[in-house]
Amino acid sequence: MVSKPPAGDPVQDAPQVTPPQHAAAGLPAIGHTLRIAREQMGTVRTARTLLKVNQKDGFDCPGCAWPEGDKRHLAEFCENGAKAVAEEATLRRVTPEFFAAHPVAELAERSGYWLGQQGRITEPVYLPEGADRYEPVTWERAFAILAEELTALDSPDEALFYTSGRTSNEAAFLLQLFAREFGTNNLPDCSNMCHESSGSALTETIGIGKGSVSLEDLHRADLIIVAGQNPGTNHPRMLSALERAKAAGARIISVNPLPEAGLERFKNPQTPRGMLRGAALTDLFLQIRIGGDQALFRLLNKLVLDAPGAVDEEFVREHTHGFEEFRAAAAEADWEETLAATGLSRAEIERALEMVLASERTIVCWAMGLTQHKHSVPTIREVVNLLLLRGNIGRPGAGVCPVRGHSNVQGDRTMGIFERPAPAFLDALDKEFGIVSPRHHGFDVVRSIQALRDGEAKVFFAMGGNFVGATPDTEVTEAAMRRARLTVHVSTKLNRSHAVTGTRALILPTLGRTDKDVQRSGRQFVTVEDSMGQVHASRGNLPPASPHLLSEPAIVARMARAVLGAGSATPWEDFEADYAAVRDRIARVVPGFEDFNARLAADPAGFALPHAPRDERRFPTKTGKANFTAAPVEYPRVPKGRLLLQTLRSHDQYNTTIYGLDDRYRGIRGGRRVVMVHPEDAAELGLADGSYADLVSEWTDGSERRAPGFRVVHYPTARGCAAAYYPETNVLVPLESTADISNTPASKSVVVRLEESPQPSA
Ligand SMILES: Nc1nc2c(c(=O)[nH]1)N[C@H]1C(S)=C(S)[C@@H](COP(=O)(O)OP(=O)(O)OC[C@H]3O[C@@H](n4cnc5c(=O)[nH]c(N)nc54)[C@H](O)[C@@H]3O)O[C@H]1N2
Ligand SMILES: Nc1nc2c(c(=O)[nH]1)N[C@H]1C(S)=C(S)[C@@H](COP(=O)(O)OP(=O)(O)OC[C@H]3O[C@@H](n4cnc5c(=O)[nH]c(N)nc54)[C@H](O)[C@@H]3O)O[C@H]1N2
Ligand SMILES: [Mo]
Repeated sequence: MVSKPPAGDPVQDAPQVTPPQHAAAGLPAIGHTLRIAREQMGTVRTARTLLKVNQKDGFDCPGCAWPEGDKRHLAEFCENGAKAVAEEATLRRVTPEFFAAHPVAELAERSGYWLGQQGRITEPVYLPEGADRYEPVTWERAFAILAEELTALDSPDEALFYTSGRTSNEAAFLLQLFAREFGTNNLPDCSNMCHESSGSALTETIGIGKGSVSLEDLHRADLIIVAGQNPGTNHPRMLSALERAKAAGARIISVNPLPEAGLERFKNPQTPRGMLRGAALTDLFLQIRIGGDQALFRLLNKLVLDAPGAVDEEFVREHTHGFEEFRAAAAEADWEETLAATGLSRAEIERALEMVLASERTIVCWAMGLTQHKHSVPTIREVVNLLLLRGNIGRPGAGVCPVRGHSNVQGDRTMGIFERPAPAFLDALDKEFGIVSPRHHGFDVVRSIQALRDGEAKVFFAMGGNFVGATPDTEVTEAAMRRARLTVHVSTKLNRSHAVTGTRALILPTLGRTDKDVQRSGRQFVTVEDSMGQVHASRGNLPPASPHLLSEPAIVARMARAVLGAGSATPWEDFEADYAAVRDRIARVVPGFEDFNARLAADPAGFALPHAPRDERRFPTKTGKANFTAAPVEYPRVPKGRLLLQTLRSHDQYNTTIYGLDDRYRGIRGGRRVVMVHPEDAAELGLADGSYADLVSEWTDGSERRAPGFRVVHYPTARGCAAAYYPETNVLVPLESTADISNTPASKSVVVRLEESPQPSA
């Protein structure tokens, strides 16, 4: 039985709290998955869909970017992947009648959860100037409106083309080609809020902004450090890899302010034994203070330098640059300061050092816990320093492993979705298409919001995602978006960004990963790149959610024809008709994709992109070597009576898509407005468990931002720290609070005070 979407809203947010769990997955996960899947899809469709996830002839899971192993299980998915699939393959529908019944002002009052639960959008709709609700529009008219606004701009740089990381390689390649042919590099993307700090740090130090390990490497490592990542919820299939590594003798250190259930113990749902007993994963848990990682890694580096014979001298001599300067900086590392910055004990750090020294093959994995701080780029560089010292890059079983978020966020960047493209990339593009790409840099996400706010940008186009829901400083961002002349969203489902519009707005509904895509030349597939640089095909198998949907490549191709007209020599119609024609061009423009179509035909499981440091210990940096770096150590200083808040994901959400109101592993159910605080900090602040508080963020310019009515949960987080869910807390993150160099919003370090408030009435 498919259940109806929730009728009332606001959904009552009444959190129930029980102690956090110490193991992830297992039987409860399977029950939970099947319940959510059946509610959205019914029983037959559930079976038909879930069996095709991540199979060689099926579609790529629209969840995370974790790679698929070579031996695929019949059901190669995880609980949260299944939820992502159910969310897209749902039988619920948002029709023109829905838009006629719900004015935009009403949609703006609804929660993101309610909006998402309404189902798949079935037809293009248009909000004319001054109208109070969206009305049906033909595709022809929609593209004519886009052309009207884009061609009326004073400069192409007044347009913004945002991408969220579910977009296929083919659609991404076409979108960046269109933007550049139109004349702008304004290609902000979700990566700007995500792993941009990793890309910045890695490009400078090893010469390529991507991770250097394969799944096979993880299985062979001696030591895996998982820092600032919650794989039990966000990359559940990674737990199988950690389990396998452990079985082969690896040790695991987890560095996190929170004890995350998945890292403690994993009950593998793919094996009968695992389901019942599970495996302990973490050997050493370093419960670090938020933002203390650079200090931790700097001290570890000093201790490695001091340990006799610990440095891989030959590697350092042959392959690196900047060692002496780095050694001098590391010598300054100070125990007392490190203990203050990290909140760890001397014994814990000494234990970590022993494990580092005992390991010949070390991998460091990380995600948003390292990338969303003011000093994220130097923090990740410090991680690289540790690996370089012991020769742990370009050797089997060792390397850097930034674990990506969206399933094709890495591929979109490879395809040229980047506001600061390399000149060599633009040269190749120009040569292939006979165009002249602009060479000046475009706007990233934060800069795009500022441009809208200041009237420098007037048209906003989004290929997926939920821009106003995912970005910081919600009030500032929403006011900025309302200043646009035209806002356009290519979407599968409703979200907040459809309710916060420019003067005119369009919603262009599109096929998702699970939908069958048939074009003039026949059935199509698309390609994606996973977190480890493996490219493979994805082929949807469900009848599309409505006959009126266009695919993402078709939407870009038709937009390009409407906007560029006869002035464009690019064969947009051919690209829409046959995606193989797009891949032939990718093969000629993007290094590593030579013979793209032929290689996919030979093996649908795909191929690995070249990675010079991993494959040949070659480092294409400015110095031609791997670079040691020596930035000053930074960590957040929090005034008395204040806490450092991180904004993170619950178990029942995918970014701004809310699947449900539970965070099972953390013992929180039935509500999302919770703030997790250490019991002793709470006692000092006079906040009982179960009391309510407003979160008030304090920014350096004296401004304050408020998120009202959070239930206080006494929780074993690191001292001085707090945690609450995104996107409810985005309103607290100042637009100007970003990481140095990468400009990523510092969503994991927000200084807040908690003001006791009455329990909100339901
Ligand atoms: N089911 C599901 N899967 C997802 C997503 C989803 O929302 N739902 N989102 C996808 C996306 S786009 C991304 S980017 C990834 C995100 O994957 P994660 O990065 O795992 O996501 P977060 O929930 O932001 O968790 C951040 C983790 O870092 C820790 N942390 C916070 N601050 C610090 C710090 O200063 N130091 C250290 N060492 N740790 C810290 C937090 O306690 C938490 O465990 O997941 C992807 N996969
Ligand atoms: N405070 C705070 N803010 C954060 C973060 C944080 O940790 N804390 N994390 C940041 C991170 S890591 C990221 S990646 C961003 C995420 O930012 P986004 O990628 O912009 O946000 P999502 O919530 O993933 O986008 C969901 C929407 O995508 C659309 N969609 C889904 N599938 C498809 C598809 O196949 N095609 C198209 N065209 N549309 C589709 C649906 O309409 C859905 O509502 O948020 C960032 N914001
Ligand atoms: Mo992300």
